[in-house]
Amino acid sequence: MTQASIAGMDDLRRAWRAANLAPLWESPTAHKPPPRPDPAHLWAWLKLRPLLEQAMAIASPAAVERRVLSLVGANPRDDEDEATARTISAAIQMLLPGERARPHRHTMNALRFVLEGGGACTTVDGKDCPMEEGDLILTPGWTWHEHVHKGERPIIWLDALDVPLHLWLGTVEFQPGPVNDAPVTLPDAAFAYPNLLPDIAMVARAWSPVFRYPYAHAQNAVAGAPHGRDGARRVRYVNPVNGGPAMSILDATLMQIDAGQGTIPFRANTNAVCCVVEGEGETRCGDNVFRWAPKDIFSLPQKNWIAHKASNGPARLFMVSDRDAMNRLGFLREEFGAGG
Ligand code: GTQ
Ligand code: FE2
Repeated sequence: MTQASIAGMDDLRRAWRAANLAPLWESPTAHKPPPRPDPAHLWAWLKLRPLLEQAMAIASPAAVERRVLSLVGANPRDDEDEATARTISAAIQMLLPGERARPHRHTMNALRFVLEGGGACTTVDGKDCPMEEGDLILTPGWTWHEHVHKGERPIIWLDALDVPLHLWLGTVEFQPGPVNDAPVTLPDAAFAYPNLLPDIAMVARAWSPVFRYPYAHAQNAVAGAPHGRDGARRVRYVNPVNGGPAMSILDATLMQIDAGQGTIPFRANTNAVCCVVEGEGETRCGDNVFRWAPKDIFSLPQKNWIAHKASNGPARLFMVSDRDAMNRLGFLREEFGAGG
């Protein structure tokens, strides 16, 4: 090109930009996938626990609403990216005996998985959900929720929310309490017997009418669950009304790897956050290999080859993922094989 035509191109680019136009063939992102999957990260409970202690000392829910430390992923996209694994934000929340976190609601779906302690209660749309170790509590989008701790020692749980998707979609809404219009709910006890549901017309919702999944139930169910394609036993926390995911975006499962066994390597375009409930073992995710023990938390970012191994005894892992959302969008891709 001549000097004159190069200068002409600059003028042309300026004219396009001034007219809100951009040449796709010069776009750095067009049709180019990111070169490498995000790296996984493991938050080891032994390292985490003393740092939580300090949060309990300096922050109170009375002052900051929620005493929460976010688990920020290893490869943030920008200064505001606090996601744990692209579509999922996970965090640790703590309450001391006698403390409460005031009611509010937001469009973001959230789930809580209890790591340490008990004797707390999350009230969801007026329903009391006791919180004990290993229990899963749902606070689906736009349900009122507050946490009250009546136990004797601190309670610590894992929060997982679909915040990153809401930020992207522009659907973040928030409303502080007081609760003046809690909807009518059925007690969880109405769904407590296998294969029997209340025979009434239920409003079709994107979330389960059951908000609490006690660990004893999940533990017994997974111990008797069949081996899946990757070789692990797995149960899913479902909406009993339609058998679908417990909440629209956050799909939760409990996985059991039998003593001394490993899973077949697996790769998908889904993102997950995993929390060790019982047992010890090892996970390979892309180039990372993590040894883990109870209450360790790790991210499993999309497109990495993933394989888990249990050491001596069986291991049980709680997992929250965007798999069902990906599937409903028609985007789900997953493969099982030798890997990496
Ligand atoms: O417990 O209500 O980790 O609203 C982030 C936002 C927890 C909660 C989080 C929240 C909550
Ligand atoms: Fe909340």
